[in-house]
Amino acid sequence: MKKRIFSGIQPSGNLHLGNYLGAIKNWVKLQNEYDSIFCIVDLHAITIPQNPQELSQKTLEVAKLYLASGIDPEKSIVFIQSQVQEHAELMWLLNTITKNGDLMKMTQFKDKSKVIVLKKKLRGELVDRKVFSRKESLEYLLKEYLGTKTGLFNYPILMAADILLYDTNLVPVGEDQLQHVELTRKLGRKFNQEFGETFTIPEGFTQKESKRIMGLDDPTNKMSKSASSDYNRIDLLDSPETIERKVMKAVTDSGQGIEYSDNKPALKNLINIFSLVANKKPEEIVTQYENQGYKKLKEELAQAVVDYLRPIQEKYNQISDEEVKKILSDGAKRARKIAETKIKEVKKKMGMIV
Ligand code: AQP
Repeated sequence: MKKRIFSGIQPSGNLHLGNYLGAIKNWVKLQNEYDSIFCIVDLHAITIPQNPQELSQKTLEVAKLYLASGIDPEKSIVFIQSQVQEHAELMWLLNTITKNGDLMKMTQFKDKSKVIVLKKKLRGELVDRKVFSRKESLEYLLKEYLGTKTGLFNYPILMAADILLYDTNLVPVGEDQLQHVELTRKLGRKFNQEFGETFTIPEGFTQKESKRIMGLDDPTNKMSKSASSDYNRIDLLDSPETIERKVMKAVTDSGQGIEYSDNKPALKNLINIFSLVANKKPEEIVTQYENQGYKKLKEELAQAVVDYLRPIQEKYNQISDEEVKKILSDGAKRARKIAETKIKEVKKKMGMIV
């Protein structure tokens, strides 16, 4: 029997080059070797407030982008998370074996709930506007913390449910999601110990070169759908003019020399992207532009990205809403078949009458 992969993306904004290079590109390759399941994780997306109309539209957009990128519904199951109720059901069951302390450690939660910023304030490190006294800081931290939604806190349990439900062997994701895969492994092992062998314990999978594409406006943070500035990312559906504008505006490091080094994180990120879209080694890019300066490198990088995304955009424009809805509905049926069997096994083991 083939081993299985599962992965998903939230329809929480415009898909960008980081999502493509860090995740989708690997899925397209892996679907030839693995029994593959790819999900549009709308239940995860609503852990951050979403406009309902936009959420529906983005859900179809993400599905079309999967197909346009080369996910083949003949080979892979493609579906919407909320159309298979067993995801939410298993999440509830896993809730009962998850420790709050483990969820507290999750970097994504700390980032999105702004706990990191608050902790810095607590240490008096954020001195630009106001240095908070220890008492003030604690009160502020507590207030902000109590206002954070439970969905955001429980996000990783839902992700564990997604993965464990299908006896997944491999989870191809970007580096930021590896910590969640670790927690999934922990919960799977815990359940197996307490209730008997039930779940396959999955492995995370990243590709070294593309596991973390950084923001164009801030090379210390990853490119992200929810970044406040559009100049943070290149969206997969950006026009050539927009791509050019974003690349030309990308921050660069001081000095004019073209080098691939941690001392020049902004340039390193641009060279990384260039090497991935042009299928060249970073050293080749350095040699090619060494004596030509940033401007030339950026102009040609922009063109390389435009050429790279063109076939995906052309294919995307040919897929109708009806076509993608049909594929998603078939996908949900196929996913449900697997999920129903698994959830029955889980409930039975926990003592429920099924
Ligand atoms: N910058 C990135 N570099 C490499 N991989 C990335 N991924 C995300 N950003 C990068 C990978 O893309 C997949 C989809 O991620 P997600 O939608 O589940 O949420 P995320 O990881 O939080 O990605 P975003 O784009 O930053 O979305 P928002 O802003 O909505 O949270 C995952 O495999 C992820 O690792």
